[in-house]
Amino acid sequence: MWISPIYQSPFVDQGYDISDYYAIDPVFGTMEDMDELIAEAKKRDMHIVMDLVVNHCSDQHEWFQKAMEDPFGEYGKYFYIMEGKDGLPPTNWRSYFGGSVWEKVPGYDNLFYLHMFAKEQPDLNWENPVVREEIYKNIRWWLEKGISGFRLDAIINIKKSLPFRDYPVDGDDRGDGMCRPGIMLEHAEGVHDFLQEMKREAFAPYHAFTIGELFDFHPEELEKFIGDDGCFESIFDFSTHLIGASPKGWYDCKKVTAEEYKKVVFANKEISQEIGMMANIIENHDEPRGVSHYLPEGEVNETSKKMLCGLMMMFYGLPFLYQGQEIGMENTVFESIADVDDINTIDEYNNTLRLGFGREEALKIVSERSRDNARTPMQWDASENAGFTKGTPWLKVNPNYTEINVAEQQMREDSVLSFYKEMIDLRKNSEYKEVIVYGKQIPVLEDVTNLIAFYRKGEEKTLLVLANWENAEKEVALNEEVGCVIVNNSVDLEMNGNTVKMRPYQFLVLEV
Ligand code: TEU
Repeated sequence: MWISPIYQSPFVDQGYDISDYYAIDPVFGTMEDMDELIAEAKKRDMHIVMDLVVNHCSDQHEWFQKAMEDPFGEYGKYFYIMEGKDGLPPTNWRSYFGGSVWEKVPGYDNLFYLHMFAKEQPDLNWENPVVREEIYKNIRWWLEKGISGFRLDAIINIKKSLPFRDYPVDGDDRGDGMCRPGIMLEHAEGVHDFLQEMKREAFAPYHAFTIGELFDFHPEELEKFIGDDGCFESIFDFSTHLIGASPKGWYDCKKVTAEEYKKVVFANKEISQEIGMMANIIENHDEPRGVSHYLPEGEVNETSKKMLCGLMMMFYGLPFLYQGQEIGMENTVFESIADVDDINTIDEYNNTLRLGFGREEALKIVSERSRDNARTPMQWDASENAGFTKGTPWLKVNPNYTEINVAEQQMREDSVLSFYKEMIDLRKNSEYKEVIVYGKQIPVLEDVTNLIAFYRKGEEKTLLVLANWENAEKEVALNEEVGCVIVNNSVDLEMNGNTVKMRPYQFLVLEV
């Protein structure tokens, strides 16, 4: 069970700005609550993975407060503090959330600190061994408490390319004279030295589970991340999330198509499964809801939602489910930008306005991609605020909670929730576990448009997975006779010899 940050935070970036790594924020409870959670999880043989946010801390953290009081003192060395160019920022890098990565140190005209994310998230200086030891100390403290591991936030960012310099301005439309932050990271070398040290000093003695969140790495480095001697157990597979992305901004992003999805997934698995296990996701707290994002408008229904679930569960890899995904929660409706809390969305909204789009259009554009789509309260039942709270939630509940909620789906055998349970059950079933967890993923029938088909070949069993990713029937001629049907999200299977008639969004797992 991965818990997004619940540490003490001013919540500028929903807890990814930590002001005390040793405290639970009161909005979530107390340290006693946390201890109880750890103990109760242990009793159930469940494992807790916490978020490790150590590329940056909050500007409210004691270290940063002290650094601002005396930028040339001991704590100044905890951060990247640099002279500017006659009052202008030292380099031309754009932060992930818009604007320069440099912010002036209060009281100084030509002194700046670095923040790859928001200005309230100053980057920690990993080159300073004292900082690294502080971080390892904190990791050990949590592992001593009994958590089982960490999800490592934005971890590629910890290694900067030094000395800092300008990079060519992006050829995009943001018109701010800056370059994207990832360019500097592409030039940085040696992140693995930090990561191996962290593994040795903090994770390995506790056999901790680690999963890295990283973008902008070179594919040939995969072995160093998840190979036998890699720094992590696993990293998230974001390949399909990058489909259609544009450096210009969200207004320029393209919709995902089944064909592209297939191409990207097959290419990634071909390489990655030889090295280690990447983690399969449909969505997370940084993405819109997967069912709204991947499926064409008007075709989002329980059958197509189950198809997406089936695929992520049957691809080679370690599946991670994000809260609400198991009931097929969808993107929400923002009536105005005031309904949005996320800084990333607000930046994209302003960028869109700057380019001349009207307010309504800008809202529509960001509504499709906003991280807040996935951050609305969990939909437990049809009562007020979806049964999540009697207070005021931080974001409005998705108005569809009366139809899409846990209570309703628990009562139905054919619900999305029941399908998720079925798929999880299958992965744990002693008969199929070996082939589903370890079996190689081998593409088949690749030329059939909008069909995603592959084998999973294990030591003893071979499974054939078929997904008809479109709102139309299709006859698929198989290369072999099939045995039993293990999973089917639609009406009974109709076979004519070796030809199977697939229904819209039908998903099948067959034994061959
Ligand atoms: O995200 C890292 C990251 O690179 C994000 O900027 C990502 O590209 C973006 O959210 C996609 O829309 C991690 C956390 O998951 C995110 O919630 C934090 O905001 C960020 O780090 C800073 O800690």
